[in-house]
Amino acid sequence: MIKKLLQRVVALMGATLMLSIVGTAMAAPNLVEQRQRVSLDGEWQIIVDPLGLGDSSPFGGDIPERGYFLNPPRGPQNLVEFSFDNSQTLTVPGDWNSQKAELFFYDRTVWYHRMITSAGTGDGMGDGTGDGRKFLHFGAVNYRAKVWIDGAFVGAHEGGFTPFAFDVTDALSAPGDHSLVVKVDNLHGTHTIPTRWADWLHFGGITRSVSLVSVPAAHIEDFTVSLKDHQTKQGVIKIDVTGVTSRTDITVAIPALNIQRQVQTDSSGALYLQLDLSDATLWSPQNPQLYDVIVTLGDDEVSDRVGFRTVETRGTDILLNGEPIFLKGVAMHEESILHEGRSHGPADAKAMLMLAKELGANFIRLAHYPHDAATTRLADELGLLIWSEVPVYWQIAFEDEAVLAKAKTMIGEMIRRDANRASVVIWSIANETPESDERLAFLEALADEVRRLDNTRLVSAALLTGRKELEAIGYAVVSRALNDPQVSDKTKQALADEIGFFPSAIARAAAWLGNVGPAAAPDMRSEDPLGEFVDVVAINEYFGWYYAAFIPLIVPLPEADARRIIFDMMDEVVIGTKFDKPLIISEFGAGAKAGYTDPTAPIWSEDYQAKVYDMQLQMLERSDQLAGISPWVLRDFRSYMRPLNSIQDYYNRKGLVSETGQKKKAFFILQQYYQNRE
Ligand code: GCB
Repeated sequence: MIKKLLQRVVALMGATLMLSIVGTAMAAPNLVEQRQRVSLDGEWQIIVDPLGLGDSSPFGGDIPERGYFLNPPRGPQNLVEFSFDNSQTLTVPGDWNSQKAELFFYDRTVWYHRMITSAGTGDGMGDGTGDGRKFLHFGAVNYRAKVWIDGAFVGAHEGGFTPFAFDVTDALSAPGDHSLVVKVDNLHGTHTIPTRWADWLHFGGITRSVSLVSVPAAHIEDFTVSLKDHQTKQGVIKIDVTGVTSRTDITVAIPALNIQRQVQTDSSGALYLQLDLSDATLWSPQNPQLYDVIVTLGDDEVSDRVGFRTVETRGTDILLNGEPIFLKGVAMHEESILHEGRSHGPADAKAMLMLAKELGANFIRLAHYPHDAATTRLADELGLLIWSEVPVYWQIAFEDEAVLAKAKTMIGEMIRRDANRASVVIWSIANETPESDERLAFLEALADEVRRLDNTRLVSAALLTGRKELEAIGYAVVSRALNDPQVSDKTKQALADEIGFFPSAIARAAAWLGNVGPAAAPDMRSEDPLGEFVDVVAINEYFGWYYAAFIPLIVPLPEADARRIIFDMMDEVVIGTKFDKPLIISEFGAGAKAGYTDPTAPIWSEDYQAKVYDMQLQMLERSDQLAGISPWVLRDFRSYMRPLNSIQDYYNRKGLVSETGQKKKAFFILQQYYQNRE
């Protein structure tokens, strides 16, 4: 009886919740760092809620505005089983996994709370005057966020690495203190992006800064500047204005270039202005020249520091300002050598980008999700080219329209935030997605979406070593093993028996390879059909690391033999793509524990990793399509996939430096290579 009653109450409350959903992310002002804002960073009170009961009930349905965790206790006769008072705290921005040892493996719900003080209605400009609007802006929350002010639902967001904001003008209209509650749910599943299975740690929490942004009612929502042609130096600025109801002046100024343009508008929407940038010095890694671009609409003024450059492809070249450029890169996760956990802000960005500079890099692959805005801003200043990626990683629910919609939202939010960053030259739509018809349709749609939103940059995706390539490697290794004096007769016999027993796989590979003699190296030209839809084909390959470990799973060849044979074979392998496009080797690498050295180069030693780098760099030079590389990876990074005691301890050890910045031998091999490479 009581249970039934409760169910009814909860169901009714659930219906209220549905009606109360408001707030959209995209109408909010962009370029928030350039605006008047109040930081909400600092210590937030928290409640850890592993069962997710704060806004739901074990009897089903949702608990709405007056949910379990949302309102403070009202009096001594109220039964209360939670309180933010005297609760633990977490620092925002920051993940919870690295802040509290007991939360290292925690991936569910944490409730965050803090107070906001408002001067009340009319406080749009933060000074109690005017009729402006206030937006609550989050740099990123991993993975789902639900937000309430004074117990009233404000909005929700899914996706752990991109910014979002809600209009909270009305919620904060009363002067005084308001309670802000954010439910952060970090549980990933089969229909999230990424899914639960990823080779990095899903650091949960409010991982980037939170602020309250104030704008006048009529304001510049966004502006995007781009150089259309590096020869004529003609550019264009797109300005989105909102809240405009009467004739209003818009001014565009680039003082260093003596540019001052004025137009008038009497309505909201997008305006385009051609810009003659003939006097500008083009942005490049050698000379990362930036200009202040200032846009004014009535009382609202927004400025951004912008570089002007073009990026395009011609055949197998990537051209920056019309000139071929080789991308001397490195991949990195968003973890810095300054501390544990997800990194954020200018200090972390500086530590990592300066390390990349020291390596001699001019290019960074920001894997596997959009990194903090401070990173791409600093890359602009330092002249580093950037690959920015959405976390469409490995197998995701490609067949699901709702998942495609989520991926498009992430792409939209990523592009919007960084549209003015000269450093960003490549938008990557995926990493290592296994081939299927559904995957191809999904990624083709994402490539279209990128081009619809931004046709001034290149589209790429990091491809998985295909089945054909793996079969080819297997075939080449086995055929070499059968003729190798160091392979035992017993093994050769076992291999011969196996081939006799499973002729089809070998025959398939042989047919594909054509008539290649027994000691041939595999032809590693990727045929992944996604190559057609990207501007730059990027391939992840692990010669010298994983491939040797796969072979014994298929044929009876000891891993040590396979490893030695593959190293020999690397002298002949040529990697490419069947498409006439530039090729980036977006990953290669090997694991090494910093400080473990041994001249016999056993696995996990710095020497082994250095040897892989040495052989890889020689091998890759043979590709005539190669336009760049971004070896895996700059710093060791956290991953639940890597538990090996005393070596990994939940770090992926393929870093060129350890988590504290200790350089491994391979760092210097790559540095040397970049010094000598044009
Ligand atoms: C890959 C993935 C990357 C992994 C890496 C590894 O191919 O793209 O996310 O961390 O290999 O270390 O296995």
